Amino acid sequence: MAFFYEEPSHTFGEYLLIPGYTSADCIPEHVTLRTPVVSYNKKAGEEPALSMNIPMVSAVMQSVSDDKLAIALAKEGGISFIYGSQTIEDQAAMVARVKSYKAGFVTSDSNIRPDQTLEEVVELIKKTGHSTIAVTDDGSARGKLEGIITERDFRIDHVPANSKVSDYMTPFKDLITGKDGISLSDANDLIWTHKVNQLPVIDSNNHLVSLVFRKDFDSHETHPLELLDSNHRYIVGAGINTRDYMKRVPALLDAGVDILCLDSSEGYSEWQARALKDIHEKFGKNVKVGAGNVVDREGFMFLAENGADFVKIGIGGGSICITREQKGIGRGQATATIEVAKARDEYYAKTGIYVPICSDGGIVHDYHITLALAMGADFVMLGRYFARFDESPTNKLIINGNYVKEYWGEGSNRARNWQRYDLGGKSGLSFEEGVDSYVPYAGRLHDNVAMTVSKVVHTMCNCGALSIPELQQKAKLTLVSQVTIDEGSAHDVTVKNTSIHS
Ligand code: RVP
Repeated sequence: MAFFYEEPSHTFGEYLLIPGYTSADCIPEHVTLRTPVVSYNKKAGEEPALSMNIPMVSAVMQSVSDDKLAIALAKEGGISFIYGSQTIEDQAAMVARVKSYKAGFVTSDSNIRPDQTLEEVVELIKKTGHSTIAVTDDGSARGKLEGIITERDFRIDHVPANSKVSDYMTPFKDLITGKDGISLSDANDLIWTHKVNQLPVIDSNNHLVSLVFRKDFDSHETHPLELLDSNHRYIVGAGINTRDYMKRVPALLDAGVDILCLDSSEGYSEWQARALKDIHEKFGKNVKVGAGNVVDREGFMFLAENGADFVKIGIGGGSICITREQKGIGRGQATATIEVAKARDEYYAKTGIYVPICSDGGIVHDYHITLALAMGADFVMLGRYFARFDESPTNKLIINGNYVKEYWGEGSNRARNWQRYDLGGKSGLSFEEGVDSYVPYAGRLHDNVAMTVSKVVHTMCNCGALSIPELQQKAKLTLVSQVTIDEGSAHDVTVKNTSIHS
């Protein structure tokens, strides 16, 4: 006979936290959000091989996680999982770009030739948003440096027709340059000594290597939580599937990937067990692989026992996801997280191994992150949240007078990522499990993540917790009625400022 859960499942919006005692010591500056990403023998006093400084990862999605977003998120202390629904070569190239990115050193692939026109410079400035363009002999990223042109070198509103870049640029002979291999602080010293805004770095043949900007050095200095490997390169993850992993994994490892995640809408399957076993056997236990998604104890135990390094929770709760509507499978994200967290603790008590869990999808308000952590998640995965930022890979458009960014599901026709949903066999998938959508544009990742983290940290202080494990121990959560939820927003008044708070 079928098994019935008689109680309805719940999602984050149906819960609130009840404050705990806040001591004088419990202030935001004292809170740490450091959290383990991969399993470790906690009982034996081991340290996890990989931890994050903020409990946020970006979704394995075409419209969310490319190399640009990965770099921006690693700067804040989190990890991006670069999407796997692209060729092995393209995905490995994205990973390689993150790993070769030197904080503060920018490789520009939008350069210009000296014989091109100012009109073309203006077009490039508009397209890239960069106000400084390197001029190379062939216009390529690693061409011979001929000069630098910036929007201060001519009047952008009065561009004389057919004017050549070479007549307006600062020519090579007048440029202050750095030699390839220069340290960031030496580059910064040159920038300050010579009162310039940027420093082109060149090799012994005067070919451009990178640019260092004054503002980027400042930004490097203001990222105390950035997540770096032992070689001072940014940490990055990648999504994989259960079909081509024997080819994809070695390519990603060669590119320098730090962590992998089997990306599937439903992970309680023989395919995932096989993939985990094969990858660990062939490439070694040091290759870390998360698995999922599951929504109950059984699913967690299955993946943990089969060697998953972390387990991802969530079916049907993603903002662009219509799996529940299409297939009738899924579970409220809060209930799923609470049950899987209990299973994680049970597994730890039995084996001494702590397998981190990630609550994936359905985060609408910043406080939902705090709720997910309080319910036992070690970190959360977000799609819609990151899709709204400058750094996400999608177009920024104006719709009905508002700036928006595009955001589409991996199960939508647009993504064509059937591997994530296909159960194998010959049938092939013919229906969508996701939609193509717009999300409100929200600016820079750095500003938004800083605000979100600040809210999480303040709430933790309200709960008397200085760390995520302490929050999980101390949190008091209450289910609330719709009336209580309504009472929580401004009510019975006419709000003057109608801007939306998320
Ligand atoms: P959200 O943050 O609510 O936008 O959810 C993102 C999550 O939704 C992803 O991490 C993934 O688990 C899920 N997803 C991605 N595509 C689709 C789909 O097309 N159904 N769902």
